[in-house]
Amino acid sequence: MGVINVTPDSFSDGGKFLKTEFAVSHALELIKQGADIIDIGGESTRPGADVVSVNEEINRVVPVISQLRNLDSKITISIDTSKALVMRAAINAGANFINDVNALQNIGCLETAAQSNLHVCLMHKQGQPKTMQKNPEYEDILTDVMEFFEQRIENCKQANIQDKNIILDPGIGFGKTLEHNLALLKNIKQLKSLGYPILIGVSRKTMIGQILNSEVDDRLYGSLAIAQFAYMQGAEYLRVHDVKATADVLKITQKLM
Ligand code: 8Y4
Repeated sequence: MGVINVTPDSFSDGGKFLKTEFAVSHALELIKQGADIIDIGGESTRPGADVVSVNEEINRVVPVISQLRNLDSKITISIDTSKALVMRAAINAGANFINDVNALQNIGCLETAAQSNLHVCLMHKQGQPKTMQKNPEYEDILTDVMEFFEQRIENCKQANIQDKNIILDPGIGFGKTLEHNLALLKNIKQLKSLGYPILIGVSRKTMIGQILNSEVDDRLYGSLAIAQFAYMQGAEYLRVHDVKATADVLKITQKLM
C-alpha cells in the first residue's frame, strides 16, 4: 500500500489543481513501482495535527480519486478517512478500500462500510491525534489491542460487514511508546491468531527515529528493516511511502522464504 497525502503540509503551496495533479502523478509512479493499493488521505493523521472539515477533506481527496480511477480502472484505491461522508464521496469517486484509523467508530461508518461491501482496515489507536503521544499507558498493550479488535469485529458483524472484508492494524505510533510499538511488532503472529489479515504502517515513523536517532527523511533503511520483519511475521499489507525500495526487499525476502 503506497501512501498519498493530499494535505497542505505535504504539498506546500500551489493551487488546488497543482496539488491534485501532483498527487495523481505520484500515485501513478507508486503503481509503476509495484504498489497494489494507493492510500489517499486528506486529513493529516500525524501526532499533533489539526482536524479538517468534512467539505475540505472531500475537496482534497475526491478530485485525486476520480482522476486516478479514470487513468487506472484496476488499481485498488484506499480512502484514508474516519468520516462517513468522506467515505461515501470517495467511494462514489472510485475508491474501493476503506482505511479508517478510527476503526469505524464514528457515526455512520459501520453502515457505510457494510453497504459498500469493500475491504476495510480497522486500526487501533489510543486517544486523539493531538494528544495521544503524551505519556501513553496500557496495563498490557497486546491484550488491550486484541480486546479492542475483538470488540470492533463484533460490532462489524452486527452491522453486517462480511468477515472476508476485515483487515486488522495495531496502529504503530498511535498512542504508543517505542516499547509498545516493539511489543506489537514482535507479536504479529498473536494478532494473526484472530483470523484476519494484518496491515502494518510503520514507514518513516517516530519509532524508527527513536531507535536510529534520525530525522523523518533519513528513516528509509529502518523502515525497510521493519517492513521485512513484519512480512516475515505474516503481515499481509504494508503501508509505505517508499514503494520501490520496499517492493525490492519483499521480492528478495519472498525468494529466500
Ligand atoms: C513520518 C511519516 C512520521 C509518517 C509519521 C508518519 C497509519 C495509517 C497513518 C497506519 C493505517 C503516519 C493513515 C501516520 N498511519 N493507516 N495512517 N495504519 N491503516 N505518520 O499505521 O504515516 S498516518
